[in-house]
Amino acid sequence: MKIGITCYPTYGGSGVVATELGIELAAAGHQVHFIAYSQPFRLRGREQDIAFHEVPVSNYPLFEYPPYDLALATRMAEVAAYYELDLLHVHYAIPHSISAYLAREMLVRQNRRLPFITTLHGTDITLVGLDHSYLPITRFGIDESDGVTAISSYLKEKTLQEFHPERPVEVIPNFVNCDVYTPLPDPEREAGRARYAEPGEKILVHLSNFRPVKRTGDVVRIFSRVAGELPARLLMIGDGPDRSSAEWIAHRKGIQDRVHFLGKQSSVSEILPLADLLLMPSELESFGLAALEAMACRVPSIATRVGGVPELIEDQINGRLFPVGDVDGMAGAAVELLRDPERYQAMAEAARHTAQTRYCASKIVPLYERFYERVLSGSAMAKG
Ligand code: GMT
Repeated sequence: MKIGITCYPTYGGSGVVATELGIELAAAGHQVHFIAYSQPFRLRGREQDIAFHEVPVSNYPLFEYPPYDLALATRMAEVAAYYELDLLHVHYAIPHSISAYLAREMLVRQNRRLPFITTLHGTDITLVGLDHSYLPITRFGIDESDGVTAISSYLKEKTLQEFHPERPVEVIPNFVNCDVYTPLPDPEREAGRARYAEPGEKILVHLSNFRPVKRTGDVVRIFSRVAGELPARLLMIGDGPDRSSAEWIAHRKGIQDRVHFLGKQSSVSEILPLADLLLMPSELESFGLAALEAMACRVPSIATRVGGVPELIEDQINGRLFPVGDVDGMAGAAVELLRDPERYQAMAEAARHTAQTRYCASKIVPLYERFYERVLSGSAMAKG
């Protein structure tokens, strides 16, 4: 198939999923074309056989807000016509589904068919879509899509409850390439850990876009309590609006030398396996991709029982779950686990097992391929 993919190319879970999907689809022999305002960050160095088409956005003085959605629709229609795309797959409803709708309608005039699929990732429904000004257009984008998927059962239910869409929503969960995200052999792991920690120190990690929903302040507070009990370091991967307040909390607590802010990293698969635990105390996660990537590397998570997270993490089996804001509970659980090697090993093994048996790319990507075929054949996608 010839597939166009649009996503937010900068840092964020939906862009990561879209990029990893494009890489897997290309490896399976499909022709993949990314259409976005910049090259998706995880594509760098892995772009073999994948085309990238930048969306140029002109900025005339008249435009206080450059019309990216229109520039994107134009580029989608051009790329679809020049490369004879079979379909478009857009990640994150707003504005991508609306641009895809415009591109599809533009192509009708050239007697070309360009069905599009929208994958909902979370904040497009839970935050953006429920902002009153965006709600009607998000619903329109969903209903006009030729196929709609959501990355967890939680998100599907939330979409049905809040939007009452006419279009059926199919759950295709997020995935991880278990060969890329994999535990490191001991000597390599020890050498990697030595870059951040002294021998005998535990390593905790957090990976996000540092938006308020991630509660990065809680990450530092949890770590501060853990570091009070045992020798440990915290790796903070990513960047975003709450980074400076997280840094401030680390300084205020006097643990700044133990907290390493690594900024945005394009190869997190090289860092995650160095850690002992991942902290994900988010206010909300429709899925929690960072936890899945860590689990594939045999790193269990201490997380919050929110959104789609309990579909991925089973408390006491492959990780730990707590109410939002329960800093003491999460810190206590981390210390308990790190002091109990037998229990820790069992949980780390269970985490990897969950990733391998339920969320491996080899299991999930074929679900997308079958979904594409169904959309192309026009079956099973009828509006309700
Ligand atoms: O979490 C974010 O702020 C980014 C957002 C995105 O769309 O880029 O993430 C959402 O999609 C990820 C990939 O499907 C999910 O793993 C995250 O749970 C989801 N975030 C939220 O629901 C807050």
